[in-house]
Amino acid sequence: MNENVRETHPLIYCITNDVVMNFTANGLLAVGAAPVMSKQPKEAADLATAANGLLLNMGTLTDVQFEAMRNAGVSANQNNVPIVFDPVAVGATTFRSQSAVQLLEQIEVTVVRGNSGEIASLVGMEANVRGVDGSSAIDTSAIAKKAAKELNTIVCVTGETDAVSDGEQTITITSGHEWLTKVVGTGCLLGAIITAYISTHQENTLEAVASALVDYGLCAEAAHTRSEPYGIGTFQQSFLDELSKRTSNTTLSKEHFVYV
Ligand code: ATP
Ligand code: TZP
Ligand code: MG
Ligand code: MG
Repeated sequence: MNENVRETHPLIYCITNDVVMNFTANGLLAVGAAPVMSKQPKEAADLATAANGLLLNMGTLTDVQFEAMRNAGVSANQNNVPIVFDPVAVGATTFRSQSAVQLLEQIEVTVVRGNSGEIASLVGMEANVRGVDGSSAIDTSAIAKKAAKELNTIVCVTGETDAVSDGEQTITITSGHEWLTKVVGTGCLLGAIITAYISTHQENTLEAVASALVDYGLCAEAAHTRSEPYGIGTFQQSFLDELSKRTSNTTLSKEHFVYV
């Protein structure tokens, strides 16, 4: 799976937040993809046409950026370019909740990715969202399944156990490390890497997302082992190192899938 990304270097157009732009671009390069970041509405349609995948991340959303997302999304839909939508902090403010709903009405996204609080709040389930941190008492697979049915798309919910569902089939993934929550932007980078994986494996998007989650989690585990004596700063660097070294394919990743 990852080999597909390394062999084809998909161009991933990211409209993402100001906090994570550099980390996201480096993470995409590490897995073999080609990142391009822009929030200019006037070039959004052109960039989306040229891209192999589009990431829309609401982290530091402005009105101008919303316009860029809509222009890019419409163009991606017309050109069959897969879209991953990360509704960062949806539920924390009315602006974010309204923006997410509007975007989902106006464009067709391939995958929605968020933490349990964000996705639960997006579909009216019990949720806590405090800034960019979200949680829910409901388990990730139940949230993913309900959200996938309601939004009529594939939904990925991350946390200690990650889950991805198309509403019929649901896969859970337990690879990962708690230190991922101590480095800003790991959720955002994951959305970008999912975009790269699905852009090179369009025949089975559900398994492509699950493979990305498995690989990402295994890289975090290896990075933790190497950096544990030093701390979080070294972990962030080690994590990029692991992303750059990992090679995998769907069959390998599948050993870590659990269909529930
Ligand atoms: P961030 O916390 O950076 O804002 P996010 O909230 O958008 O990100 P998370 O749910 O934290 O997204 O997921 C980011 C990554 O961290 C995922 O790969 C997920 O599997 C992993 N992760 C989150 N919580 C835990 C945990 N308690 N144990 C292990 N891995 C975790
Ligand atoms: N504030 C607005 S966007 C952002 C912060 C801290 C980054 C959030 O990144 P992630 O991956 O959701 O933690
Ligand atoms: Mg988190
Ligand atoms: Mg997030």
